[in-house]
Amino acid sequence: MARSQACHSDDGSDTIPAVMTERRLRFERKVPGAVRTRDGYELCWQGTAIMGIINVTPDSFSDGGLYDDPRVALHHARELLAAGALLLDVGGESTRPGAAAVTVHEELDRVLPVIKGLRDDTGAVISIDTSKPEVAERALAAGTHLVNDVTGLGNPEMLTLCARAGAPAVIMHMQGEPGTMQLDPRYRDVVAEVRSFLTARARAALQAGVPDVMIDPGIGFGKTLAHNLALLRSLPELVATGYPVLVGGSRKRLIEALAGDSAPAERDPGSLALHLFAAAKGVAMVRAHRVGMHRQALAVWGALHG
Ligand code: HH2
Repeated sequence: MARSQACHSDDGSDTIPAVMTERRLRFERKVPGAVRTRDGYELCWQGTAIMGIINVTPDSFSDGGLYDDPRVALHHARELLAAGALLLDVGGESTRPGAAAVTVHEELDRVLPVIKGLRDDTGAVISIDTSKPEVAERALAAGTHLVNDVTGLGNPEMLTLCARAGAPAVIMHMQGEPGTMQLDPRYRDVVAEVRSFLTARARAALQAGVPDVMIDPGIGFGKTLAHNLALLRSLPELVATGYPVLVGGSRKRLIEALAGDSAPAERDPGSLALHLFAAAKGVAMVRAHRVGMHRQALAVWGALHG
């Protein structure tokens, strides 16, 4: 199972099982748990790590209103860290289909107290889940280490500021925008289109000086059930690009579509099944609401495969 650990040298083998694969994410500034290298810091883990979700929002699709008080969000964050999250993804704007946009000011009011609290008393690796450059910039200045952008760094300012801050980015694919993305998503070849979008954006980010990237097919973001399934089944094609892959299937609507009626908070067994499937395909990280449950399942699954 994934834990931050000292980086080992790569032995060049391409036959290592997914659970044993060494992962590294490069930062240009100091990050809790990262090791110093010649030109920065590397956060290292083995297999599939867990990004814990902290939604400081009143309207997130599965836990809106539960953690919109910063003190409650911080308490929840500590629990996720103790449960085994490698990093915490703090978001102040819901991206669920049809979600209302929030202003920069509102988003900052939500996320900054949580980021500052995490920075001051937990030593967590912190990710900001935003597509607004103004929010990313202030979050980075307040101690965030990584930017998770569901628009795949669509705004060029995001590139510049990640590069300037020496912070890696998660580049996610979304067709359309949250307000309308689920109305009629269409692709000629969803797997090829998502892969070429992600690799082009990843290359552009690295060329612009962003120290490292992870790529994410964006489950549920402008995709039908058939699109989501095609992307999940072809995860090895994304893994083969060489960029670390992140998958976020936690509590998403495809679980209801596959397994029957369920409120989002009742979809954790389906989330776990989806994420174990993704781990077996070689993804480096899963984004999850229930971290302890994922840590336990990945540890048992990893031991059986290792
Ligand atoms: N999914 C959500 C938000 N951010 N980021 C990445 N990289 N990948 C994802 O799949 C992803 C994401 C949506 O989930 P959640 O944060 O729980 O809900 P909401 O957007 O309603 O706050």
